[in-house]
Amino acid sequence: MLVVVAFFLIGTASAQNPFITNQFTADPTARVFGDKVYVYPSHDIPCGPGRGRIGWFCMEDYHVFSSNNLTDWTDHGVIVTQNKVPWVKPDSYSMWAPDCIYRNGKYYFYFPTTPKDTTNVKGFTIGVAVADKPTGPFVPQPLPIKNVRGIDPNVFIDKDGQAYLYWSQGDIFGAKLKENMLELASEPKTLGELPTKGLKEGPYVFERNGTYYLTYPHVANKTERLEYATSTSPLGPFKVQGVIMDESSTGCWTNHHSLLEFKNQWYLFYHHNDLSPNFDKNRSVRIDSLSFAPDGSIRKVKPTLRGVGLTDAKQKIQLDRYSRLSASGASVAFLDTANKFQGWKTVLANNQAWVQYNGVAFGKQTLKTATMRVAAPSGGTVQVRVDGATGPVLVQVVVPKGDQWQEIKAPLTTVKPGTHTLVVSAKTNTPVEIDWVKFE
Ligand code: FUB
Repeated sequence: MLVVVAFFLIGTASAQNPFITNQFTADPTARVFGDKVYVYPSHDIPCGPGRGRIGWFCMEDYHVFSSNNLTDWTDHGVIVTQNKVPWVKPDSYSMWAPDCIYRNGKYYFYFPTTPKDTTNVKGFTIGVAVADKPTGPFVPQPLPIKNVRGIDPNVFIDKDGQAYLYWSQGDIFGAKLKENMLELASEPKTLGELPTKGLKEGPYVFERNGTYYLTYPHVANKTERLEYATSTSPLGPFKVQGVIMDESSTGCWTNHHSLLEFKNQWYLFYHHNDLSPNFDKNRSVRIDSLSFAPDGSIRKVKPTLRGVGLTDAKQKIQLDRYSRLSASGASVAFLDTANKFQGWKTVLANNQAWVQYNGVAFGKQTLKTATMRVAAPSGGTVQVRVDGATGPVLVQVVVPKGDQWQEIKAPLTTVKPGTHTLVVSAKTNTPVEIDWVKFE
């Protein structure tokens, strides 16, 4: 048991996208509770015999993750599971996109799934589990919320203290919640002039400077893109304003998101199928920065692999989560195609290839050595420059030929304290594969 607890407490993931890499995660709702960010995602697992429906989503439980810097994440383990909620069909594997909110000393976790009893409800309904802490233990309510059919619950509490529940069922619906956060206080209603063509789901509502924003994934073309609408009231009518994130160029059909302000910066949490490129029902959560124009409109977010935050120079820097890649010769591949959770490597195929990685924090200490995990079947040389392709050379790593991964140490020239951009390039015309680099 001690081993299990220790795993959850130290089970951190990295600063880049996706930011959880030891399991599949989707539909991230991020919340600030106290001085930390908590992410409540869905948890995709592979289907199998007797486990879910082949080719479809398979989701049996929820984990919660926390971070105080958005770069180091702790997995607090399972908080709600399908066979421990009295009203849930225990083999439905349909624990879809959740939300969690704080009110009057309690944390309310909302989750959509399939009930055992389908006399009154066909398909999904929404339940609540309540805890004293953001990481649980969460105690599920004995029955789902009355008068709600659908998926993707989202809760918003307005400045006057009125709470609202939003969800989707073809269209997007909203209703007031009672003070107890467990029952509706008004009839469900649709929210205004949202697009009538193409699926809309995954509502996320927030207020900023007196404007209510309803953000939602919408299939305007082939797959989901993130759009938003605004209103002067939490239940609308909302008017469509624009696109927050375009549909993915690599065809992940769903995208599901939340927006969060943390330490004066706004972020978009969303998902993509990074760890499962051939099956888009096994997804992974990502974060990128988001900003508002002076008129309150949301600027479009371009998805990145680099993600957010600084990377400590002393950590293993995964160059494959790059900021920029040369137009030719550089690529990213899985380290082990049989176990994609091992992550990626950067392949520099020739001496035109380079990879740029922004935001490496060298701090104030003097670092003297680089260690690079590399493989070069014919041998090769790699150079690391700081602050651009023509910046000073920080280190040159000579890789002896060999098929195995090698950890090679090399001395650094001096590097000024502070944050730097690394540009790593191949100096020989032979392929070199890089797993990571770190500085000591
Ligand atoms: O994760 C299952 C479903 O896919 C979610 O509930 C939707 O929002 C979509 O992301």
